[in-house]
Amino acid sequence: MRIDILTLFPEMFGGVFSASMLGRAQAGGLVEIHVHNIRDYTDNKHKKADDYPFGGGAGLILMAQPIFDCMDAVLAGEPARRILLTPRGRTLNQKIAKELSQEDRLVLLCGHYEGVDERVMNIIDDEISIGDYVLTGGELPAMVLADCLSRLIPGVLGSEESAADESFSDGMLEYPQYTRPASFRGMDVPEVLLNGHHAKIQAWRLEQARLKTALNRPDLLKEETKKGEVIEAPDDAWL
Ligand code: 4G0
Repeated sequence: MRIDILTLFPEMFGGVFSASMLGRAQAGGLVEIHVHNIRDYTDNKHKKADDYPFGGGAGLILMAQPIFDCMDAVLAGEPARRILLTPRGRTLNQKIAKELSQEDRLVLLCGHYEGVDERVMNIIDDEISIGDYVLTGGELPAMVLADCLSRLIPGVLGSEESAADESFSDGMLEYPQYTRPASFRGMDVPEVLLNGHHAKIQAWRLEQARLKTALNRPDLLKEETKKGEVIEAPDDAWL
């Protein structure tokens, strides 16, 4: 997958994309990320990329011209799914991430200030939000989306393994995990995990996943599951 990012703050992306799993995915040649400065495409001598809203109101609006020209240059006539990161988008979840991870090419447009000139919507295919809150720009959401997609791309280290593991807990939150030592500062790893009895470990993990989910995300559980009998994921399970 190739991901192009259009932003007024390209310097924000350096560290995140070289370190971490995204770095490894890129090194492995399975993900290719290119960051572009929208300001390089302004056609005025002051390199101004934003302006006041027609009709009045607070804040600045990202201008259409540099975005259109940046998009044209980056696409170079090739097709791509063009995504605007905005609090007005549909909220990112694992289902949307899996869908987007199938794409060959994405362009992520990072909005800023109070938003972007509405005419930009003519060159946008999809609006994505990472949650119901407002940030100063779409850069962090673009990093979140790129990270989320990269770990789902077939061949990226561990992608098949984690996909298989996610289906185990089946729409519930993850069960508790431990690593060595078996005793740390008086806190002991649950006995069941140490004795190697596979079926008992499975049953314990399922119970723990249900407890954690009931406590933190009761909305993920079916009514029957809350009452404690049926262990089944809802139809719109997110894992
Ligand atoms: C476009 C995304 C971009 C429009 C971007 C703001 C939060 C998210 C921005 C606006 C963002 C998110 C209309 C305020 C930049 N904040 N939740 N800020 N408006 O994904």
